[in-house]
Amino acid sequence: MSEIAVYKVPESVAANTFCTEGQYRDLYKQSINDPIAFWSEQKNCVDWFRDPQIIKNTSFSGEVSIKWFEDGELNVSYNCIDRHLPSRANEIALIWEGDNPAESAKVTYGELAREVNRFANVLKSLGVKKGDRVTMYMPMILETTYAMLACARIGAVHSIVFGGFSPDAVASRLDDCQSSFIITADEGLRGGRKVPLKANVDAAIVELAASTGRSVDTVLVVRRTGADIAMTKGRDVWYHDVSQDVSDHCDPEPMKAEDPLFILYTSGSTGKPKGVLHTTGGYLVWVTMTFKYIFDYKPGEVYWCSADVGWITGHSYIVYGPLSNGATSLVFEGVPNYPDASRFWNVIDNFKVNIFYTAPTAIRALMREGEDFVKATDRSSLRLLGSVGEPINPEAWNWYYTVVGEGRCPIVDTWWQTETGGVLISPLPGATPLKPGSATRPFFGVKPALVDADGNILDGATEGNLVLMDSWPGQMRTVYGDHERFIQTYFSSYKGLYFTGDGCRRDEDGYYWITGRVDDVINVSGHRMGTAEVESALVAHEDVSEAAVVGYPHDIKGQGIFAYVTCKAGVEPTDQLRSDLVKWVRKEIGPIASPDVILFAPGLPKTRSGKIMRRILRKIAENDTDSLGDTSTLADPSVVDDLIRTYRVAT
Ligand code: 6R9
Repeated sequence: MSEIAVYKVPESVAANTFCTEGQYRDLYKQSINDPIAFWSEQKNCVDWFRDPQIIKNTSFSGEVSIKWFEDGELNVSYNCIDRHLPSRANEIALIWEGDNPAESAKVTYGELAREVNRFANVLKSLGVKKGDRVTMYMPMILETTYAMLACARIGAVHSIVFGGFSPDAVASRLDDCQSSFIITADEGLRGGRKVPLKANVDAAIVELAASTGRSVDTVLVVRRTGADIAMTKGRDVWYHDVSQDVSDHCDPEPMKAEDPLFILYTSGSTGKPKGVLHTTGGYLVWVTMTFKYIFDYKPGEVYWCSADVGWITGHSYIVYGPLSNGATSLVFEGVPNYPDASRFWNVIDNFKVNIFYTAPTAIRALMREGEDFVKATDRSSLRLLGSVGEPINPEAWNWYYTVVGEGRCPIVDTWWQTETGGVLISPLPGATPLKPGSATRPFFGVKPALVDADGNILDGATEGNLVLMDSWPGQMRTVYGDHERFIQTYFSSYKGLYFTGDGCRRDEDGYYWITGRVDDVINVSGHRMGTAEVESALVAHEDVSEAAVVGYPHDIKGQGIFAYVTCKAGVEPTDQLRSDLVKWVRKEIGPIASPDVILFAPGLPKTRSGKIMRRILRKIAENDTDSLGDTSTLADPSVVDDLIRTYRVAT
């Protein structure tokens, strides 16, 4: 094996950090040996209306119950806004960069306070109450952040649906959390193209009525593009109309630490997406603290996370983590390659961005465009880079480090999940020597372990399935409305341990190297997709009798979607059908679920008990048919030869 480069902490970084290597070791040790003492102190990174005395009350066994700071009271929007006002009212909270490079805006903490209070009063005036679920289907505009914080202010629970999802996906999420209030915009704008958000909401409401008989009471519409859209009387209202007369003041609702803050749907290996529930106190402590330490954020710096707010990364590290710290957070409406591949770097220059956090898929896509787009820009404001969403291959890491960061900026490769609320494994810039491709070491209070298939905990340098041995404050509390599914999904594989679904290697220095999902979840451009979801969309098509979906290595996306489809008897597998099926999946789930390859298969390899052997399908999709392994347990081994033949003809 080639020698792995290790990048020491630069002295200039170590000299100006919240946490040096020695401090990391001491604090980490305390956080594991005496979590109560550790969190009794660290909880003070947020302001409590009522200071909690009960710090940790968690169990990974039996019924699984996770409570942190349970007798405390606080409000998230108070922490993200009000507490900064005495000192920072005139400092910038949000910078907005539109899809069109000519459009941008800056919002001070004082202005943010006014906008959020007004939005909260609008929600109240439309009947939204504490505990109500508010579905949001929004573009990356400032009002999206206002709406999130407004929900938090009055104790409503937001459920954001990524703007790239289809009406069907909106409908099923509306139904799952029994939400009857939607916030959307007339249209979104991405890469110069319009996204018909309001029209999609209308279609979702029709779909919801058809499939469940349920209706939606209110659709609150923010004007973005000014498109001429249909408004249903008695149900749809324009934000600019209803906000005209509301007051600038709305008291923050005191919330119990374990009151829900938001639901966010994410894909798993089975069934439809799960409503991941995060609560108020532990989540806020976690994102506040991780943001401060991992980005080593200093007052006055400009921070930019290029994620969409429809994903957990946007929730935790565009909105809640940065604003709770009083940071300046940049909200970007556009895409990395519009108008051209210099966009990211131009935005960094225009706003003197100091900390930039993006995904490997974006880095790989820009890397392919060549260095000139980077070199045409200055980037001297940058001092720290971050990566999230999937393993970053060393080639992309090196390009990010040397070309984008000019060898000056440490990279924090942050491993975490929707379920974990915030980062669990990551370097700290002033404390951790870097190895390209490794998420390095656990954050405070995080106790990772590697287990074998039987759940035995493995010691030393080894490889296994990544589990967490104890709770951390940012952990999800349940699957909304289905606690049994929560237990089944995360705590039934290995008794008493939280199973992440990821495989992982630990090296001789105790560094963690995430190797990717070991379950039936695929990671396409950093977006999680359950193979079961794509399969069920495919079999819902009238010409399809059976489908099996696997991931395969893809240069830009990390993983691509490979679908094996068996047609119903009498259906001709044509190119037309293939493109119809791609369109169909886009409609059912959304563009991010479009299969990259559809292979028509006369039969799928199954065990005698009828289980599809995905291991074999993965190998064929990877074009690695020399090591198919044991096929003798198949009901009909000849199916495999047929598949390989079909694959060769097709490619
Ligand atoms: C934050 C987020 C979670 C899955 C996770 C893992 C993969 C995320 C990673 C990473 C290697 C990293 N993942 N960050 N793998 N290195 N730095 O992405 O949440 O959308 O729920 O995805 O993403 O496989 O299990 P989510």
